[in-house]
Amino acid sequence: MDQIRIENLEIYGFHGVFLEETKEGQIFQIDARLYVDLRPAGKKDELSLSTHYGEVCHFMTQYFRENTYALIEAAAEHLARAVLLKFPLIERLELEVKKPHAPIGLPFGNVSVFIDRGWNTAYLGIGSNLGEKQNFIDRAVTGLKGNELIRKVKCSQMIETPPYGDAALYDFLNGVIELKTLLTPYELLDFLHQLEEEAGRERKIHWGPRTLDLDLLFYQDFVSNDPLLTVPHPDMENREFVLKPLDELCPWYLNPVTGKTVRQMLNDLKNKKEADQ
Ligand code: A4P
Ligand code: MG
Repeated sequence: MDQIRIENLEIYGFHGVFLEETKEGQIFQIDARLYVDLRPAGKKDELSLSTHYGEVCHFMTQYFRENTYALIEAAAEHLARAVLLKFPLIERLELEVKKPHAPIGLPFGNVSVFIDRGWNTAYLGIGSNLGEKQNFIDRAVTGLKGNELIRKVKCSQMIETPPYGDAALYDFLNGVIELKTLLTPYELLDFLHQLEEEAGRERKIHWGPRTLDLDLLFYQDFVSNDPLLTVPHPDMENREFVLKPLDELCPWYLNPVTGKTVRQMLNDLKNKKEADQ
């Protein structure tokens, strides 16, 4: 993707684990690569269609001076997040924070940390089969939209579906949500659990009736086999109530494990059902 590059932005800061560092301060240098689609601004020659690198430099300088961290790791982490939240056209950010005068007591050229952060696309399955189903779903969507680390929340249509599996007695209202997030997959899962709790979800029976169920279906091309978080969702290929709304939002999205698109998975499931009849 296109980039705006900033090199050796010098900022006097007070980050460090030693007292002299936080009292006296020292020079830091910052390199940043801002991943922005530059074509619209390039075609129209209009600054409002791009990200103003001057504003980014001033913002980083102010942030870096006003906030003090013991570690350059923390300075980089917080600075990256602040920049991504402040400048909406930056999709990804590579950031290097250099500390050329770090108190090491040996001759050295430079020491730095380098991080790569950005907005990641995730798809969630949402379902409810207890009480005011639509209301639980609407509140979850409002909760997602209210988190500053989540944006561009888009919902599929919600569909009534018969229960799949043993314990669920009542019909479900199901759908899929697309979003972009700065949260990691595990942080996102924690937030989904928080929303489920706020909806009064009780985990008494596996696959039992629930006010709100939020499953992480895809997170970019992240793959995990951990029982705490298995992504892509391992049973999605057998669930029409997942694949149908997913197909509405992203028919060509590739399952990073099987290499199949959502449309292919949906067609395979339909064919399998027909063959079984
Ligand atoms: N977990 C692992 N991977 C994930 C993931 N990708 N997303 C872990 C979310 N959670 C994941 O989930 C149990 C544990 O799975 C979590 O603690 C998490 O760490 P849970 O939501 O507490 O329990 P559950 O929902 O009862 O079990 P499970 O296996 O997640 O069931 P599903 O897959 O959610 O299916 N029929 C219709 N028509 N519509 C439905 O929505 N849903 C289910 C439940 C059954 N039948 C249904 C529907
Ligand atoms: Mg679940």
